[in-house]
Amino acid sequence: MTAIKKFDEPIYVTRPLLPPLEALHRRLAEIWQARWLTNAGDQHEQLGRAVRDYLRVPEVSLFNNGTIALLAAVRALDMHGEVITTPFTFPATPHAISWSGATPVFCDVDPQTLTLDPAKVERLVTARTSGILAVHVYGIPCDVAGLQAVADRHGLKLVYDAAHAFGTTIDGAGIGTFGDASMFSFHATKLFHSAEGGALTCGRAATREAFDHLKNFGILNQEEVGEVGINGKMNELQAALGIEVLACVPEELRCRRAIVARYRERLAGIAGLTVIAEPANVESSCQYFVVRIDAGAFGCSRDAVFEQLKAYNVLARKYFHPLCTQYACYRDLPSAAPGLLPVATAAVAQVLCLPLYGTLPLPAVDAICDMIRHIQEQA
Ligand code: T4K
Repeated sequence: MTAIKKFDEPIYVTRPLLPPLEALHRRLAEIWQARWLTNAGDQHEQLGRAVRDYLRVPEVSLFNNGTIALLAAVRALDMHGEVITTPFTFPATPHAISWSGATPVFCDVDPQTLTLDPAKVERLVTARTSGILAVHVYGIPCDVAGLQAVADRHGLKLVYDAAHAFGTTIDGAGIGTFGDASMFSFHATKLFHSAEGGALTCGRAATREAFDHLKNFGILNQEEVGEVGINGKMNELQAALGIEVLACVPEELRCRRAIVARYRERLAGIAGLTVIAEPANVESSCQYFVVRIDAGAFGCSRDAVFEQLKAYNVLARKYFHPLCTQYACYRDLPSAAPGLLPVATAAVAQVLCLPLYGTLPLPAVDAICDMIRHIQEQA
């Protein structure tokens, strides 16, 4: 074993993809020329078409961020009363339900995919349930057929939080084609981003029009406001950045795939460490590289690995620890009791997202893997 040397600079869990500055300058010049800064300008329309094609979805509505997009989906699809969701996610998911006046009902996840378990979802359906808000966590697809069957049997709306799943396909079908709608986040930390931004995708033009109205205050025309909307519009600067970032995504993906392959090769055979991966029929978004550390078999806990990597200047993240059910605002809900969520509770103590972004050099990946082996040896 070679001596372990700490990185001189922090290695973050991710870094944003930055397009060539000159390309962005050219787009900014177009915006200056048009003097059109927001409200469905030309850059916005171009990005909308490009995202629709990339995601292989029929309809796209762009938003100023993913959280507002999710709120708009919950509102437009009239999800009220109780909405069944996962505790193994970012706070934005249950918050979108709560902000709409509905109650999140937390459901346990599948031990392999860490996404909602359809059989457990079905057991939580009551007369008050109006929908399911499922998350393709880390870009790993939910059991879309199983969830759709539950939704159909009980007449529920089905919305996906696909914040991590930009470009993911299942048997070639865009992940945004499932359910009634899907939300994508274009935050700076995502594979594809517009600094802040997001989108809703859906199959029906009428649903997309409902999203478009809601994100523009509910305005129908200069004389009429049809409903209580919000300002969820993506502006021209965000859209211009997004267009140039999207052009760089194929190369970013190529680099990320090489990094993922290297991690897999170098971490293979470590007792107590498993890599979370998509099934063979799924094209990955390469959003996160996630390992699970079984403390007993590995020799020390995930938290110990996290702390020791931090001492080496590797800033891995424990996404999504703690579970949303452990937040002060949700922990008193009946569905938040840890005893009802054994799979999620066990998994959240094991997961660790290692650095993954296109400009991460392969020798740095090797060094991180050496660190993990060293941590185990010292344990
Ligand atoms: N649903 C799910 C399942 C989500 O994961 C998210 C967002 C949403 C909904 C909501 O979508 P948005 O409304 O955000 O569009 C980050 C992101 O802020 C958040 O968008 C994302 N999920 C979440 C998983 O990650 P933090 O609090 O971990 O971000 P932060 O600031 O600690 O950044 C992480 C690392 O990224 C930093 O250590 C360094 C690097 N970084 C970050 C930024 C912002 C950079 O290198 N440059 C940057 O500009 O939440």
